[in-house]
Amino acid sequence: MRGTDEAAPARPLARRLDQGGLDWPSLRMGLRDDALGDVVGASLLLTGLDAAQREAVLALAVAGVSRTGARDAVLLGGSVERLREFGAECIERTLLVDVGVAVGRVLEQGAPAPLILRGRVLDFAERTQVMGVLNVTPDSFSDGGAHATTAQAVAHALRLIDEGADLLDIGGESTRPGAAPVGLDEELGRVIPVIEALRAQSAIPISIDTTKAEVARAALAAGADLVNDVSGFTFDPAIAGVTAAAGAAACVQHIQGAPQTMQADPRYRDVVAEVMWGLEEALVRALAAGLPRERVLVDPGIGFGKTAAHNLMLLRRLGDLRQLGAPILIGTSRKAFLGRLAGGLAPDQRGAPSLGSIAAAVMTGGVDMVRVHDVEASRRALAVADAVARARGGGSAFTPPSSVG
Ligand code: PMM
Repeated sequence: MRGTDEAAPARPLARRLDQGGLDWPSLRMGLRDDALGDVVGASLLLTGLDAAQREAVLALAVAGVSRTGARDAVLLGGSVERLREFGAECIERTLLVDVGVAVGRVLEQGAPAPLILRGRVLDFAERTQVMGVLNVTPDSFSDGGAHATTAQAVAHALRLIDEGADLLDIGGESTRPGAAPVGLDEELGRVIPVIEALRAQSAIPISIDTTKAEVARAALAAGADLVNDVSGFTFDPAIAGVTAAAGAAACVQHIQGAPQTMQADPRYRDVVAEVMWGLEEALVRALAAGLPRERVLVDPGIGFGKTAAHNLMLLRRLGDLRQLGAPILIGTSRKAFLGRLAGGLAPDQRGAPSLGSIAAAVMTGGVDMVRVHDVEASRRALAVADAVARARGGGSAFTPPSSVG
């Protein structure tokens, strides 16, 4: 069973939602492969409980749910159905309301509701969706300058569509560490002609990768469907309202600091809890601006104010982000830490490590969409990773073959 050994190390308490808010327990869900047969079972690790909450959780007996306490954590085990009952029981108790809400959110999140963009259904239950990257920049770290003219960019976009991209992410400002900011006119001049030309030739959903409300506004008018803001609606507060008013979808990403300085010395007490908290705050901003939760994706922001160790821990524990109740996007493609892990590879050699990263991420059960440069190879890798992650049955009706010879 997954999770038992991970109950031991105590993690710091999650931060408070606001001055009067409740501590938000961190939950962890893993599919069990033990004697439950075809019934989907789960282990939930609750951490960050205070002593009273911990005692109350341990005292709450619901048939079919096991409870094991270790320091500030409690490990729950059982079928999804029984754990759902456990969550409902928690909600009945004042002390455990937030625990119950979080349990419910995690359990409902086998896969988030499909996202419908431009008539296309991005069905996360079926398979991991693929966002193809199209950087119209002279200086992005892996493909900067490769698609600098509108014609080159559109040709590349059509290639990514042929390879099986579910949507395309078009960006005109590099966010690589240390990148210089780009002025509004320059950014508009890079992306808008590409969106217009592509929209004239294809119905593929288009995402605009920007932190500026004015770029988002123009891109949505030119035919974009989703705003991908690596600052999680913090650099330009008007961008959430612009996105909501257009009826578009959004991806809010976590970042610590700003691209110019974010890799100088990133620090966290608990990277997963803090990123999760930042994303919850971004969701609150999105909801306040009028975006429905099911139209907002969250992204932990791999490499955005994070060391390699931070990136790896976030990838390993992507399943924790399920409790946010939003589809989860990750962007690991060709990033520096993958090149270092694989022995010091340049960006154009990081294809295989990138595939390794998305396959590993899929196995955490906490990813719905990947942002990648290499669409065809990623689709092929995901065909296998998705099949393994979604495998069901075959575990309860084994009959040993009759003895041979
Ligand atoms: N990474 C980059 C740019 N935009 N957007 C999201 N949502 N997530 C990411 O991880 C992300 C992003 C930087 O990579 P690039 O320079 O190859 O585009």
